Amino acid sequence: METMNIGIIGCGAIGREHIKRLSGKLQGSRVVAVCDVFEDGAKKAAPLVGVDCKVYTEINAIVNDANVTALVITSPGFAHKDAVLAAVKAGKPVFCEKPLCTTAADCKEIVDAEMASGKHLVQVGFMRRYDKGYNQMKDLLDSGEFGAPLLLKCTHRAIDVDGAYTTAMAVTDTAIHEIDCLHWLLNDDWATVQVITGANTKNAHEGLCDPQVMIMQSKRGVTVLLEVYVNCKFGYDINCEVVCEGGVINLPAPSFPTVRQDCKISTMIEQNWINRFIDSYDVELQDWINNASKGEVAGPTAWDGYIAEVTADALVEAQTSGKIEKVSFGETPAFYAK
Ligand code: NAI
Ligand code: ISE
Repeated sequence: METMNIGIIGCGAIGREHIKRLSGKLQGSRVVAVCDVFEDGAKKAAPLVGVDCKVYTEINAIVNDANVTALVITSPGFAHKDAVLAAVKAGKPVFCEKPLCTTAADCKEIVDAEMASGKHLVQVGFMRRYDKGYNQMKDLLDSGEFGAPLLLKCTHRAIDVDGAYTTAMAVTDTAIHEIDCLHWLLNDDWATVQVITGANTKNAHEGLCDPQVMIMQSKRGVTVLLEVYVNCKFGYDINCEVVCEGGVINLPAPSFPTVRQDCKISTMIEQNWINRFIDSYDVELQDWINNASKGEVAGPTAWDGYIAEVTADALVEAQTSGKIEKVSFGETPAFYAK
């Protein structure tokens, strides 16, 4: 397999994590260029590569660098559209962190551009589809041994968020993982969504609704109750329980020792997404490298990014309307049929 020469766009938290795994840990890739609108951010990230690495501040310059054969986009969601469209225009494979874009209309532009190019170029960073625990749950559900799934009870909790995090981002930045992963887990599409807010934590900054309960119902009538609580203070706590006709399946928790001390028995909770999903990011990006180098996309596609964002738009609408909102999108185009 020819080594993929990767250009990274966005050198913040996850950009730096992906640079490290793409320039040492994984097979078949090396990072040859980095780009950030803040030159200092890019300059600080370049040494992580360990060899000569070009530094850019302009998206088109890195995308059109002849030595860059594929792009990884780790800028904030609002900046994804221009970068993905530039990569598609250049005919280069592109891995874009979630969300694909922050509105369904922008995602649709990417879907249309990719279909027009005739090449499978775009993968979206919904890494939970690569998580061992979610895959174990999916195997059990698909085995049929537990009967039909009826109800899911999930939590997406984080220690805290910064002041720029908005009520809508609880959907577009956070719940977007469950929107994608749970419909994949169930082999079902979302039909309706609703959001319930109530008592707010005193730890939320001014204007932020936290926690929120998101209710999603699938076309087959499976109901998801999702708690998004991003200032919970006690840890990064991802849970998923599927209640089926013939039993209950729970997402395995990360394994930590149970310790006894001071008349207490305790165990750890992860602190953040970096460690909680560290293996999933590795498996995800290795799969992307293996397939992109053959001109294929085996993971979440631009269409998956689009339908996730249609659902997110409905949830954001539901946050203000207080009503049950419908989720509707057309049939999966033949281009994306698996
Ligand atoms: P961050 O704020 O730490 O870093 C973003 C970087 O992009 C900053 O260095 C910023 O200067 C740069 N940037 C801003 N606009 C840009 C533009 N137009 N072109 C190039 N660079 C630009 O953000 P973070 O946490 O690293 O998130 C980045 C993306 O990754 C987001 O879409 C986020 O949702 C996603 N993410 C995904 C995770 C996952 O679990 N899959 C975990 C964390 C983030
Ligand atoms: C962050 O951007 C991520 O994608 C994490 O996986 C998620 O848990 C967190 O809520 C987001 O802010």
